[in-house]
Amino acid sequence: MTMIKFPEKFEWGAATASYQIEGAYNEDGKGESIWDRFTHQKGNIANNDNGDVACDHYHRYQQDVKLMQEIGLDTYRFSIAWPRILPAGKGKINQKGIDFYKNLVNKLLEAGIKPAATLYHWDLPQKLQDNGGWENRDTAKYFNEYAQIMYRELGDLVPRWITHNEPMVVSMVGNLWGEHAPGFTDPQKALQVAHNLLLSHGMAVKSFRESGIDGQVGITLNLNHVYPKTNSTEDQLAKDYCDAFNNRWFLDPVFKAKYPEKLMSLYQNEYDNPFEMEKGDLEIISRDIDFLGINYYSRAVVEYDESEKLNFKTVKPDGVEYTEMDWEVYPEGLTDLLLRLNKEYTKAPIFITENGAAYDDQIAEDGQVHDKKRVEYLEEHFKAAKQAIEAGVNLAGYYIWSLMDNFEWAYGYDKRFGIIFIDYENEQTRILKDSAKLLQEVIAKNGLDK
Ligand code: IFM
Repeated sequence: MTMIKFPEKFEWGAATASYQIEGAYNEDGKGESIWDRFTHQKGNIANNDNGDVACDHYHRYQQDVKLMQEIGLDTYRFSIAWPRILPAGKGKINQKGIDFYKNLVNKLLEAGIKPAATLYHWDLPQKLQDNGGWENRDTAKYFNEYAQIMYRELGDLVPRWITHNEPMVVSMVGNLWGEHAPGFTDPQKALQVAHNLLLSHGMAVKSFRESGIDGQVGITLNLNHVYPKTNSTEDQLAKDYCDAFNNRWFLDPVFKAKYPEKLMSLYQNEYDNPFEMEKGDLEIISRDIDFLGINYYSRAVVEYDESEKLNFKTVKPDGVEYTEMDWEVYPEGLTDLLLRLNKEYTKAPIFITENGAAYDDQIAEDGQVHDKKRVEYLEEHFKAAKQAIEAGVNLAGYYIWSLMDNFEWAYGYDKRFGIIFIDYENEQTRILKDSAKLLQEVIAKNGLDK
């Protein structure tokens, strides 16, 4: 059997996020986050689930690091809960919050695992939301202050920093579609939030450079490659709009210091001034980054529809596989996306900071979790990534989403993305699924069988 080999320095990892795994939502001085508030309001989340306890990682992190070591991870991507560090979002620092992340990072280093920290994976301090949250430009300033604290406290231990995770989801799902905290459905608010998030990213990149940390800073964008349903001119146009909305609205300001023009004029036709932007903002946003993080799960197929505000409608292809999230399994989209990024946006290293799938996993009679479909999903996506590398893409690493089953936002605990099964009902027992064993093998060989 022949082997597919990855480059020698390729890094294999797994990712999580604070609110999704930590629990301990009100312990050791942590402040309330917008997700604490949102989940505690009945009706927002499936089964009214919340992250109060989640995977109890706050208390079990040592055990979790051991499992990462058993799998053989080169690197682990986690996020820092801003309200653990600054309960009010600014001002007084909570030392116990800092200590938690320092202890975690030290355990990782002892285990030979490279820490990669995300500064914002959605848990904004509620006190800042009370003052307008990300719609308020001041929040970008406070984010930068929080970033500076983290660089100072952990900069000598953490070599890889991600400013934001998925600003598209934060702005649109939380402020346009209302499915995530803070739960608004206001298009202009969403555009302002998107802009201020990007602004805060640029500010935090500058602070990183000034801190002199010997490491890398970047941003993680959720990107899905868009395909037109047919080759018609209308469907091509629909593709362009969808791509501008999902992908280019974030890629273009970060890499090209501009917003996509066609979509911007569409917004300008609708609103006099779609959102506030100051002179110089785009220069701040487009400061050089050391790497791009991308989260890839599926593709989008669209058709033209004049009755839609942005002229496109998503369609669901027949006869193909879908995950439990109802997301199409489409590994070719990962290759296409990586090639496009390499061609149009950046030669800097790219990390897949999330890729994975939700399936309805069960503990089998032998006490194991045989997640065959996830194993297949991952194998196919590894191969797709390798194809992009062969075609010249500077892909430097691959983080699986997720290290463990966790709180999947609006879906609560109904969706399992982990390569480690969490038995929530049974003392939070952790079981390595077959997919974790696959990763173990892939890491050991730095490759997989063809
Ligand atoms: O669970 C999320 C994660 O927080 C952000 N990216 C997508 C994942 C799956 O929906």
